[in-house]
Amino acid sequence: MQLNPSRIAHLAGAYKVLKAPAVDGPEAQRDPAVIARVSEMLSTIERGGMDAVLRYARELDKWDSQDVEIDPAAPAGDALTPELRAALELGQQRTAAFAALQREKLVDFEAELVPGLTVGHRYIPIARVGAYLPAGRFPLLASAFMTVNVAKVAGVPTVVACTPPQPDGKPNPAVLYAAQISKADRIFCLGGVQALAAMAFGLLGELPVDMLVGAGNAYVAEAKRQLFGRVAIDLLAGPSEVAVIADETADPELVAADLLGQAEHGPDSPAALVTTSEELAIAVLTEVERQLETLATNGIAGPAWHNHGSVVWAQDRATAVALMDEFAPEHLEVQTADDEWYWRELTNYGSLFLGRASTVAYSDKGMAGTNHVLPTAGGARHSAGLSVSRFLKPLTFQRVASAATADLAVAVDEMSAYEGMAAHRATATLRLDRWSA
Ligand code: HSO
Ligand code: ZN
Repeated sequence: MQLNPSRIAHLAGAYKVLKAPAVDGPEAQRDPAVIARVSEMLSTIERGGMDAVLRYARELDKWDSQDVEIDPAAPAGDALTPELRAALELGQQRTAAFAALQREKLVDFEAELVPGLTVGHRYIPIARVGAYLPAGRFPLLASAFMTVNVAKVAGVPTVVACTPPQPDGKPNPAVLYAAQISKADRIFCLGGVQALAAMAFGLLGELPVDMLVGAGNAYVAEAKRQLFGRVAIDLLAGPSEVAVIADETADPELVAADLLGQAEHGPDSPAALVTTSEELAIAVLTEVERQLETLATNGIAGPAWHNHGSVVWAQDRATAVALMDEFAPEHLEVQTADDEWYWRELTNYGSLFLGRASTVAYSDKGMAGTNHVLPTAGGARHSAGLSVSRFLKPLTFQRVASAATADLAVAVDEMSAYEGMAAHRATATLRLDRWSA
């Protein structure tokens, strides 16, 4: 998430970079060693099947049992406090409710395009989805809400979920509970590349999945990239990002907290502030340093902010919008005197958070209902995040009455003749013979 000077040359003089990232973004870096290792693992598993999967699970995750499936009746919630269970249940309900509202807006239709020709589309869910639920540095408990849960709301008949064993050899109980209440059909304790391969190659007692979703480390992302085509994927998420547009009315303490809120994800997580107030910029820069002093995760958020943080002053709100659309951040907060104006003007973001009472973590944990699987590294210029629509295929159909033959076939005859496609032409001319007398 960096500004490319050549792409914003037209804004020269209208903005000033007050803090630039010290290090180039991780966007372009794909480690050749990771690519090679993942490719080798995928082909070993494709040849060796479940034996190879278990070999990797033992070698990489210290897995020591034959069976990777988790008993669906296992009461994972018992290990959790009632308060955490309640929070998870709320997140599941909110994300399901929002996905259900979005589903309602996806309507099947059919219409008569010309007399005798009826066309339309029907939304059909993907048959089988595999969700990866990471449990690395932070076990992101809401992952299952965003993937498993939303797929089930879309009507996907089979959703399998994989989550890696922790150092104690067991799955994280809260991740497991989140998967259970998200109504995963089957849950496996399996991590990394071997989990994705097992789902994609159909090694878990299910047919191969048609789509893989969910975030993970660099190996998981690379495995999804290499399996793409064979299966659909949600997106290839890079380090989590946050950006804030703020004016002189914003509260520097809240802005600073929200920048650090996502910088905590990893030392390469970018965060950016675009502001029309130089005074606010200075206040936020000071406030970030103050908050870092006592932040328990300052070992991550500090380097993230210092190496990948940006602060840019814009001369007016139109410039702020142009700069932000160029950043195209994963998460974008707006804290200004007229947030609605920004809502109308902004076009590139994964998810938008309007008003100072709003913050990214509300969505991250599922409470806002919106999905947290969002495009990073500028992907918001061309793509939206995961949502119920991604699990549904708008499949088109056409119904033709013989009376519409002349309308359709004459032009097809003409075009096919020009193209030299004799067999295509015959499909039209045969019908002309039959029905256009
Ligand atoms: N910000 C991450 C999701 C997350 N963060 C969950 C914390 N918990 C990607 O949008
Ligand atoms: Zn987050």
